[in-house]
Amino acid sequence: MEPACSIPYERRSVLGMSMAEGVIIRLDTGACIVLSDGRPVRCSLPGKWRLRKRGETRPIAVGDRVRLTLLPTGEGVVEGVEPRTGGKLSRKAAGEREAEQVVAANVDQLVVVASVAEPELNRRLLDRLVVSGEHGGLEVAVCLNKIDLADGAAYEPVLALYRRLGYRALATSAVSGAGVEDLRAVLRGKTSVFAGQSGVGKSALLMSVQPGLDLRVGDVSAATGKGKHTTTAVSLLPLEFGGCVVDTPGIREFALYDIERDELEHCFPEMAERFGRCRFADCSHRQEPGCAIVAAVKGGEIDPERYESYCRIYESLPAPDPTRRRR
Ligand SMILES: Nc1nc2c(ncn2[C@@H]2O[C@H](COP(=O)(O)OP(=O)(O)OP(=O)(O)O)[C@@H](O)[C@H]2O)c(=O)[nH]1
Ligand SMILES: [Zn+2]
Repeated sequence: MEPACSIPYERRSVLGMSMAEGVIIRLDTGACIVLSDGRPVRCSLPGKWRLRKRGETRPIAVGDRVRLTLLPTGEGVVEGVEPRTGGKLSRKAAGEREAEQVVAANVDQLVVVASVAEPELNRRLLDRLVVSGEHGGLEVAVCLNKIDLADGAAYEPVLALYRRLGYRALATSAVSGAGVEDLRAVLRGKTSVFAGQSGVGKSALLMSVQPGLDLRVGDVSAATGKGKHTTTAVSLLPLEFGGCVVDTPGIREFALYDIERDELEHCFPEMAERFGRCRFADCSHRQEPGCAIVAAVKGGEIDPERYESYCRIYESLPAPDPTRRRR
């Protein structure tokens, strides 16, 4: 059949086609599912948006608002993508140093999920994710899950710390239901991304927030019978109390994309508020004399674990390349 995008607009209605708008809720190699008028529509993607090989990047993501042609078969063809307005969550494409992979577009909020036990709380990964959200221009909420497995004394100071830094921080248990109502309040009316190490309970929490939520609602491959279910697929799940959640699969490989070393301090609120107080304007806050940040860590005003996260992330970022022009 002739591809819909090559048929002139005036002929489409004659052929039983109509135009519609929607949001990509699931994206796979050659197809996607678009939520249009509250209905999921399976759409094929014109060649320029298709993924040909693993690790390749492309300019569309879950959360993108698109224009589509509805075909008489009930399926659709994506015709165009609207400019993005909200924040985005990116990661480095596997194996490629510079390639950005947008995990989700038009996102309001990043909910960083960590567990207080099994797996034990990983403060380095927690901060890496918080920094990704800050850098992507997202509101950040921190959710410590599996509190049924630990004593409050173990995680309450961590919650208090993130609250002092200005983040919404909550303690939950998908098993006992503790904190689930607080999580609903955090999610209501927003498009949120859940991120966190594999096994911390992201899927279990989503099921507690909205029992019956079909985490495989938009499995394109299963729906089309083509290809296998890909574990890298991301989906956007509408919540019945208002809002949407982007479900990202295990993100062990999560890397900070496109952040410069000298931008990092601005992603740490406790460091950003001390900006300009060091002796050297280009202080990296590690071993320079007269550093206001190191002094604040020594004085107990900056949490040493947060400072440790800063140093680790700093070292993992490429040193500035003087030949590369800054944007
Ligand atoms: N005790 C306890 N177990 C939990 C809780 N939440 C989740 N689990 C268990 O932890 C395991 C992992 O939960 P998932 O929801 O699959 O974790 P996930 O973060 O979605 O993992 P990925 O899909 O790999 O990213 C499952 O066996 C859950 O039953 C909790 O609050 N308390
Ligand atoms: Zn400094």
